[in-house]
Amino acid sequence: MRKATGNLSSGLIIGAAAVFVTLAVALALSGRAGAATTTDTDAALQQVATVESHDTHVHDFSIAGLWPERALRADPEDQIPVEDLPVIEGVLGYAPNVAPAIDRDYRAHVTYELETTEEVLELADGVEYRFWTFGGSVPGPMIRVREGDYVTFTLQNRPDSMMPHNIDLHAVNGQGGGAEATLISPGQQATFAFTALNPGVYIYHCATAPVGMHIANGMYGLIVVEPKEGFEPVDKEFYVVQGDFYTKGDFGERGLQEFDMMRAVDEDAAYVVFNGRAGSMVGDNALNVKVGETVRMFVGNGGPNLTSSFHIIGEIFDRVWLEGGAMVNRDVQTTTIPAGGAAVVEFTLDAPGTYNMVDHAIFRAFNKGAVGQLVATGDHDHVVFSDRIDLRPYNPGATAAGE
Ligand SMILES: [Cu+2]
Repeated sequence: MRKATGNLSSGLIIGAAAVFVTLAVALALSGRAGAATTTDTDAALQQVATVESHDTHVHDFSIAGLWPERALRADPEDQIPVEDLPVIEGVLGYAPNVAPAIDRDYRAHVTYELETTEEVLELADGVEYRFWTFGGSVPGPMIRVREGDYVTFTLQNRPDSMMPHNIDLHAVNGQGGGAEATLISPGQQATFAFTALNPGVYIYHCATAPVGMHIANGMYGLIVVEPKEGFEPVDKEFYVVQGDFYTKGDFGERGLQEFDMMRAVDEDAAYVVFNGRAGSMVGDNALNVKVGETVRMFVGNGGPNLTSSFHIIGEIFDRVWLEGGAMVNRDVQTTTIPAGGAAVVEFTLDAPGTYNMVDHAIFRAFNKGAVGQLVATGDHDHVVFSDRIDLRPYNPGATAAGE
């Protein structure tokens, strides 16, 4: 069985150490002492920073102290043998649709099958590209499990494929994230299993050499590991993954475009797109919401090269789950999503209109395809946003001459 603290990654330990040092410095500077006792993570951190001197408890800067609600996999349900778990067939979600939210409060043995394909699809209007895919789509379909689930994963490589493929799921604690276990030639399938130890939102991708080429051809998607307590319900959820593409022809050059390895090495993307295609969520394909609805967007970045400056023009993210992890930021304009990373953004559109979501490295949006649209319908609150109130000529030179 897993030990209470046996599965902490070095990154988490380093992160905890950084938090410890930061808090220790803050407390030393303020000359105060106290303890965070709240059960809310954000509140705990804020309380430590502004702690009152009347509390004389010793600080608990351990992981359990900072994340007191996390049982660190010592829950009774985590001790149930795998053979006694109910077996559930996993459901996939094809972008921009999510896989269905987890509606159970118990651990399960979830099975997933995913097929790799190589097929010509549209990269932009009139532009075709031979994509390599998971599940016949770019991004690959969303996988969704619950923290603690035992997942049996089968990867299938179509017999008509030319290339071997595999999968590295960033949600996996184990060598290669499953890459070695799932490496398969055309006409083979391979199965491995893992326990979803860490809740969060994770990229998965093909990790077959040359890895960059497999990713650049579209082999990535998201696996969501919902925390045991689940996500708060929202009105709408969407699934968006950014990726950069490297074609011999420049942006918009029509016809079947070939992959350009040197361009990829130089990180000179011809296309930067959401959900595998310029215009995948524009016009008739825009995402539709109502004013006032709560929206959660799982946003990944397959890369292979470029970091996303993810932004919705005219909207502020109420909450961002930084890097798809446990830390929540609030009131965010633009969030960084690294290649091979993800974030969860939550927001409510407060005024009707068409909102462009972009990579705010803005030439990518206007010249390389990194733009999608949300259309919000509903009532205007003119105090929140007035629209144009006045328009008239402005000519300061004429005014000065007339005086
Ligand atoms: Cu591959």
